[in-house]
Amino acid sequence: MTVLIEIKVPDVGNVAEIDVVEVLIQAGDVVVVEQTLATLETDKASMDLPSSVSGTIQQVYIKPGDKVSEGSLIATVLASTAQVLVPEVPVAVAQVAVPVAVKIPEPSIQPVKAVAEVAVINLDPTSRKAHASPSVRLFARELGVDVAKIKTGSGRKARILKDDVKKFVKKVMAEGVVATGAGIPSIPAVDFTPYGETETLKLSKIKRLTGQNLSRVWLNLPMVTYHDEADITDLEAFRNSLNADKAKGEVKITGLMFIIKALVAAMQQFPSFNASLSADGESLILKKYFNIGIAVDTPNGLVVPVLRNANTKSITELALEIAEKSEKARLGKLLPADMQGGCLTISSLGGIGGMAFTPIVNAPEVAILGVTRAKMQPIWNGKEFVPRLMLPLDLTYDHRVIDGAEGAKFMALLKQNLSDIRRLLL
Ligand code: CAO
Repeated sequence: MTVLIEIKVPDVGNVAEIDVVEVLIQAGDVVVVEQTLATLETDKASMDLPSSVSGTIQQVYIKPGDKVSEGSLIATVLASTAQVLVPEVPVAVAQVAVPVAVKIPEPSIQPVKAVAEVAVINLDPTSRKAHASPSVRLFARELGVDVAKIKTGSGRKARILKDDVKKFVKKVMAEGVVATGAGIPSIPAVDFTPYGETETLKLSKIKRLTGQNLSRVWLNLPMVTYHDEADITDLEAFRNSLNADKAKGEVKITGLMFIIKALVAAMQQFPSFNASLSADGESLILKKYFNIGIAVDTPNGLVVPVLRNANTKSITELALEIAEKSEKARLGKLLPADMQGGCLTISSLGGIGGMAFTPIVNAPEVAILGVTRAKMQPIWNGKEFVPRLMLPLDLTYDHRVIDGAEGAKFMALLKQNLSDIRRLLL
């Protein structure tokens, strides 16, 4: 047998006008005991109105913006008599299809104290200032959303409603951003107009995707960058002699091709540099191929084409491939396959300048080699200072996979390989 139960505004302590802020039910909804039906607000407190029965909402009598007072009808709930757990309530006895109205004790409501309880759990103190009811805060918390991150709500006086929380989640999912990662407070929005004229430019898709990936890596990998210099005086002389033999229009050999060769030779000696951590972080996946990614600067942002099987290619073949792939990159013609399967990346700023920088690992790779501009320097050879061309190298590695000593040994070998490229024949 079913009964129709009226749910009314209980005594909230002599308050004449209570605002209906949010209504969370509509006719036909199935509700359970303690489920929030609506959020009410007086000028002192915000409170959730829970259902005292389980059943199906038959009619809702309030809407956001209404003013109610003690005894105002909120909704009627069609419940089975078995679900009305209040013995003193007179329950209709007739076998009726048409429900019978039954009076039951009014539900108790939790005053604003609940807001404080929510705030205590939240790590971000700014969330205490968010204008949202306890039920919305609870809903947000269940979804892992910090309500403080929702700038304004669509409710009255910019109150944050359930729909605003849902929209926020959708936005974050669509962007794939690590926006609330690790409970890190976000950088507050700033209005720059008081300081001068501004112009807003939309970021390119490459920039947005790169930004997301870099943020993800930055948050997930404990990275160390190790700096050193390689003496490339002899290498440079050899490179110049190679280029001098080239006909006009032929692709020039830069130091980068030798760096690739020297790097691959070092990776062959140190397999942990040619590896990735398994997704569960329990094992190391060692790669038996040597694909090197090259960071290329393009008008739309940074892209990383991959030179496959670099260990099998000659300096000239690498020069041709880099020329072709960097040209494709700058024209935006690289295919996804051109940028996949890398083992270790080189980011060379040598053509531009610099003394050192700290490149970010292109995960799931475990290391990246940064290169800046070679410079003639006076180097002490034990007897005298001699002019040597020194190439700055910056090796960033994932410290979960590579420890400091291994990183330093890898760099030492890389330097040797570059200083005396005959070693690459061994
Ligand atoms: N020291 C001194 N000179 C260097 C040098 C170095 N480390 N590296 C390059 N050069 C010289 C080259 O020899 C060349 O000189 P010439 O014009 O006299 O021949 C000139 O600088 C330009 O070189 P390049 O940059 O065109 O060629 P490359 O093979 O060194 O690099 C590429 C190719 C595609 C990596 C580069 O063009 C590029 O895009 N670099 C930017 C990468 C980037 O943005 N990294 C940052 C990523 S953020 O982590």
